[in-house]
This record gives sequence, structure tokens and C-alpha cells, in this order.
Amino acid sequence: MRIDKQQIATINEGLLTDHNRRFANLLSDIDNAEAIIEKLMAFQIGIPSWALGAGGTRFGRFHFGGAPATLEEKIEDVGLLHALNRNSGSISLHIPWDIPQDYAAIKQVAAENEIKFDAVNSNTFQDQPGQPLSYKFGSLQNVDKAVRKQAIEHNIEVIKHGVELGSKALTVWLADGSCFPGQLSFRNAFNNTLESLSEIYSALPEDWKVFVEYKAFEPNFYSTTVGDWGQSLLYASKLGKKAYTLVDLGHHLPNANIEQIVALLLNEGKLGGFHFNDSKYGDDDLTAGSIKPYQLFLIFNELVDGMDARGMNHASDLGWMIDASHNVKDPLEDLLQSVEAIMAAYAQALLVDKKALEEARQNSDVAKAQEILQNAFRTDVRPLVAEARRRAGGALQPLSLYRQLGIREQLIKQRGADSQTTGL
Ligand code: PSV
Ligand code: MN
Ligand code: MN
Repeated sequence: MRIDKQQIATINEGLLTDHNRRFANLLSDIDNAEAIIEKLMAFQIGIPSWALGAGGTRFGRFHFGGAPATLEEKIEDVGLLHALNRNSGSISLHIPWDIPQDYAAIKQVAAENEIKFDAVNSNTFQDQPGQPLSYKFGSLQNVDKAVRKQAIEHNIEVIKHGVELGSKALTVWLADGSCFPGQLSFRNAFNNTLESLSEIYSALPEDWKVFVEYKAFEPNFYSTTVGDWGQSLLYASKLGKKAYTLVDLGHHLPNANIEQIVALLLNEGKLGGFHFNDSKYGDDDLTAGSIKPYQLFLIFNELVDGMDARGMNHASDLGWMIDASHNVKDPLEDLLQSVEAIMAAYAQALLVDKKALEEARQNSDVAKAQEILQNAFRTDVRPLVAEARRRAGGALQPLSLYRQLGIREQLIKQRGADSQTTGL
């Protein structure tokens, strides 16, 4: 199904008086609104194909109606999100959860929905049916060269799928590590992983990047072979200029200062991609901005500052993706909320008075520096984000429009109340 642009415009009409009032109020407080709106309109966040099906935890998965059963339907779902907010213009595929069969047909559906293909993700953290060798004791780190070879070949296969679809990056997340002291040699695990990654790196097309995602824990609980940003940076530096670190917000030890990590990675020119989500305890994969919105803002503040310092294009020079899941929400509603939260944090970061902040820092005026950041954070930027969406042809209120149009009900009618998502 597709949402008609005219439908969106008509419903926006009815909301315009209120919106204009709120927007005008906000405008009287800020002076760079037009520049911010332009940036917000350009910003696109990749939607993970795996967040469109039934989420869950290892304790169970709860079904919802109208779930996308094929890759084409997942792309259509991202198309719905993009039609509503105009900031979800790409999909990130996880292979083999999604195996593109007919490239031309898939690209056609993507084009009809104005969707591009973001980074492709390999999967060597599960054994697939019929797979000759097991990843139980790791993949790229494995003591057995044959297992490493199988994992390398899988990654090269994923790159090939990505090339066909027009992706420009491979994300490698490894579950590799150990559960108990003594289980492995840290040095051998690192060296094997580096050697394997180098082989994958050699298979990258000229204009591709590889993102090395780190994670401190889970499913291995004693050590992870790409366990933190230092280890990821080490791999990325040794691999070469096409290799970058990917930061997933849920992959740190509790209370890590992620904004500082982001600032330093950017400073080194080694930050490549992002997985947005939120968490209270671990890799909770909750809706972005739902638990720690101030942290999300502080991260964006460093992103904007660091990217500007390096003359980077906010919209295109980093891979922005969501990596969230949902146990109790309609996945499309959840994703609309995540995108909205990310856009709000970005808008707030664009509001920061950088000159005044620098002055406060030079004068060691700590209270003033804090005030400047908190002023931006406490500004209700929702009318600004809504205005950018409206100008791009999206909905002033995406979530209520989604409900008003009965999109879930229509999907259930079309796909059935018990349609099953492929993969995962
Ligand atoms: C691992 O926890 C991770 O964040 C990686 O990005 C995976 O690709 C994704 O989750 C799978 O759900
Ligand atoms: Mn992730
Ligand atoms: Mn994760």
C-alpha cells in the first residue's frame, strides 16, 4: 500500500492554524531557523529491515497483524514511514535474514517508494540451516581456519548483494568473544579477527566503506573480540581508509560517556556509522530518545560540532541508522517515534550557540557553558521539525496520521492477521 501525498496535504491543512501559531512562537526565539530547516529536510535515517517484523526478546516474540512477509513488503513499510516523515529514505538489510532474490524487482519496489539501500549487514552470529561449520566458538576469530574462511566468504557474499542493490557500506558486527576466562587467547582472537577482516576489506569496492561495530557484552559475557571503541578503532586503523568505527548506543558499559567517544572518533576521522536506540540497562534496543533524551542531544551536539570542524556533510558523510526493536509496540509507530526523537535531538544541537559556548569555555565559565547547552535542549523544537517535514511533503503529525488513516488495519486486510515475517 502507498500513502497518497494529497491525503497528507489535506490532513495537514486542518492542522495548519495551530502549527503556524506554534512555529511563529518558536521563530521569535531563534534566528537561524531557515538554515536549520534546510538541514532537517536533508537528513535521512536508515531503517533496519529487522525492525519491521515482530520484535521480542529471547523469552519470546509476540505476533502482530499485517507483518511484512517478504523483503518487498519490508521496503513498502519503509516507504510508508518515509511518506509520513520524509526522513526515512533508506533501508538497511541484514543478510541472510533478507536475501535479495530478484534484484531488478527489489530495486523497482525501492524506487517506487523512494527508498535507497543503506549499509548491508552480515550475520556470522547464528548458524543457518545447512551451514557446514558452526559459529558456536566464534566466526572471524575462530581457532579453526576453515570456520574463519566460511565467515569471510559470507561477508564477501553480502558485499556482492549490496553492490547489486547500490549499497555503499558493509557493517560487520561480531558476536565473537568468550564466556569464561581461559576460553581463548585475547591476542590470537584479535589477530585472527584482524586477518579475517583484512580479507573482507580487500573485497570492498573502491567507493565502499566497512563499519566495524563494537559491543561490550552479549552473547559472550566474559570478553568480546570487538568489545569497545578502542578495539574497533584499532581494527579500523590497521585495515585502512575505507574502515570506520560504528557506534551503537546500546553497546557500552553502563554510564559510558558516549558523546566523548563520538567526539574523539570524529576527531580521528574514524567515525563511520551510527545505530540509534535507547536503553536503561544494556543493549535494550528501545525507541531512540525514550529513556535518555539529554544524552541523545549531547551526542548530536558533538556530532554537529565535530562534523562542522571537519567540513563534513551532516546528511551524507556518516551512515545514520536505527537499530531498535520493539516488544509491545506496532513497529511502524515505534520507528516513527525513533525518527522523531532523532530529528528533535539534531534540531536542538543545531540550536546551540557555538560562539557563546566557546567564549564560556575560554573564560572557564562552567555555569554559562551548561546553561547554553541546556537552553538548546530545553527548547521545544517540535514545530521546527514538523515544519521541515511539511515542507518536504510529509505529515505535520506522522503518528496521528498513521492512526487516522488506519494504516495498520489496511496492512492487516492486505497481508492477513497472521502474516509471518521472514528471517530473524
Ligand atoms: C547486535 O546487538 C546488533 O546491534 C548488531 O548491529 C546486529 O547487526 C543487530 O544488533 C542485530 O539485531
Ligand atoms: Mn547495532
Ligand atoms: Mn545491539
